[in-house]
Amino acid sequence: MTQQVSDTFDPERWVPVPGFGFTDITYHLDTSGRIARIAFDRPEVRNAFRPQTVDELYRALDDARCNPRVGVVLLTGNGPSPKDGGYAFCSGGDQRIRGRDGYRYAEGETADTIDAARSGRLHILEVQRLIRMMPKVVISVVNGWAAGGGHSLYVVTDLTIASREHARFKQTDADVGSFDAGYGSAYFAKQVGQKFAREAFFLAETYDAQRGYEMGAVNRVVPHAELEIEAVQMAETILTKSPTAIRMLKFAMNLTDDGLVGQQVFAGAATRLAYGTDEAVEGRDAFLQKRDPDWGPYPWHF
Ligand code: S0N
Repeated sequence: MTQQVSDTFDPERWVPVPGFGFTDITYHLDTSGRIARIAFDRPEVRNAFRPQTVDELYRALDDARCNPRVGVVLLTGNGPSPKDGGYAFCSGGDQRIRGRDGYRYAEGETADTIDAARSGRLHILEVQRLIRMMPKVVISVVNGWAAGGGHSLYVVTDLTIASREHARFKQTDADVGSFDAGYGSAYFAKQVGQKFAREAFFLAETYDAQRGYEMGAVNRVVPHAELEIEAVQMAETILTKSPTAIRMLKFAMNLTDDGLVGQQVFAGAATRLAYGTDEAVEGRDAFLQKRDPDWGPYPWHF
């Protein structure tokens, strides 16, 4: 039997993915192998991330991206905290190890001893881009606090389900002198509108799941005990759809906000589709056979 990792986790549904040795996150696939569950596993610090957490998160997300059976990723936080029973999705960067030169790997390390190539690396942004650009649906399952960089993470996911009782949102960036001036703020403003977004950042007040729903940042508010049941049901519905249609739709919806990079991602997916046509095969074969291509069978569609 799979080890219990969270109070909303059903051990009979999930199987740990072997071979990674993660310490800061857990990574499971459901018994069908088609849904991934990736969870912050530092509940004693409200699932704050240190650089190692971010590295692990990136590796798990990338593994799910490359797994052709996986169509949906659930991103959540394990809990509650054994210390005080508090719930968290993610409370952002671990403030205990934040230095002037960026986050360090371990207490005791200094700017002089740390690997210079790693120093100051704000690689949670790489995770944000991976979530945004992976051709699978990422659902944030917000079981508790989503604060600071954890707030930004739920913003970049495709869909959000939040616990009615325990989900709490607070954009603390301006409280702690740290700011996400990319997706976390500007894309959030596109989601909920400028006034709501400025209120969230400039006042840093707490809002709950219902308020997030009213703002358009949360798709569903559900009783805490049903949080992961609802998330799996949503994932199973998505898995009944055409993978190519989902991929193209996600990239299409990203495109205008992601500029030329968004166009590049969408265009790559379009090229991949074109490669599957007889017309493209004719172009390749003509080159390899050293003859002129015969485009005759392929009309100029109107
Ligand atoms: C989440 C909050 C509101 C929960 O409050 P609550 O329930 O009262 O719990 P606490 O008693 O405050 O916390 C319980 C224990 O957990 C520790 N803890 C909580 N959050 C953190 C944290 N982020 N880092 C380290 N420890 C944390 C508490 O200290 C406490 O421990 P004990 O029991 O030992 O006292 C509340 O906890 C809160 O406000 N947390 C801080 C939220 C925050 O400000 N996060 C950082 C914001 N900044 C970022 O996330 C960085 C932004 C970022 O990621 C980024 C953006 C762009 C580019 C790069 C980056 C990057 O850094 O990589």
